[in-house]
Amino acid sequence: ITKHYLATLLLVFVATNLFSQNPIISHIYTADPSPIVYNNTVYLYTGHDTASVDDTNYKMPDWHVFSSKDMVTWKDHGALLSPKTFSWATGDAYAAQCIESNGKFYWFVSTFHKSDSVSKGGAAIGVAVSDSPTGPFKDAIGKALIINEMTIDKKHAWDDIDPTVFMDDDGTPYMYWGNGSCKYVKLKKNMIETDGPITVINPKNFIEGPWAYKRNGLYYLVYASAGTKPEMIEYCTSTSPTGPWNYQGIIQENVPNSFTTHPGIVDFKGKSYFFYHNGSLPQGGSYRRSICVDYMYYNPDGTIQKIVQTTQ
Ligand code: FUB
Repeated sequence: ITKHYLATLLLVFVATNLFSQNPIISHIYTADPSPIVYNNTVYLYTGHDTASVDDTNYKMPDWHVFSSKDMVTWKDHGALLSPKTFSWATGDAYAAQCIESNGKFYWFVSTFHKSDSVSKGGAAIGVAVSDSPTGPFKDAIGKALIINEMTIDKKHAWDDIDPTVFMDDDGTPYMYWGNGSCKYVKLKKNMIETDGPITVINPKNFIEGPWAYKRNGLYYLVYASAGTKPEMIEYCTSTSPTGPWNYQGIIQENVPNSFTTHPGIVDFKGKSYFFYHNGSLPQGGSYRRSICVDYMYYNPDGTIQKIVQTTQ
């Protein structure tokens, strides 16, 4: 009886500690979380850090998909997309976001363009499509959706990273992205073409990693800030998807052991969740990051309370 009791205790301990603590993914290093809710399930799209402990840059070969029905146990569906899927792309799999539209799943990714007759290289945004949240995904347009303006203004080769897309109530999709400055463009309802000009906006302290969404009639632009020192998460709100954006403050301070952090926000079964990454796994760091999740809370006026980072 004692043996059985101890074995049960051990099982409960292992289950609790394997599945219910931050980081929520611990068998590989993951970054740049992008959650959606579909069919009572949270699907989590992530980057994948494979740099060695001594590396001083990213090594991000592919994007993974995870799912959970209870926010406690997470199933790894594997590396379902990589820059190799895009014939025009080369290099790392930077931040991405997948959203559903009319029963199809559009995975907007930031990666890098080959130097060819179309582009001189630099960051670029592509879009993959699938009939299922877990693939198979293929290049939706056979070319980049956004090509780096380095070809035009010879500036910043990697400012076109980190796409976030949200669908307004009238079915119009908007995409925001950027590093250094934030840009947005309206997309056509087919999700794979831009509709009108690209506009540059400057939310206070914006660096990268925007996450755009609408809640109770208010538009939110949440993003990584700072840049010359470890990133924090700050945000603006607006009554329109095109701004003006009113700065609301910091919602997440620095994270342990990682220069970057990256927001991903979702409501599921009546609770709001804030996904981010840090470097807290053993041998983790800025290029070996891990995705975490904590509750987030709104005030009655729609402002967001500071995120309390937990290890639970
Ligand atoms: O993961 C690579 C880059 O680091 C992302 O694109 C940024 O948002 C930052 O997290």
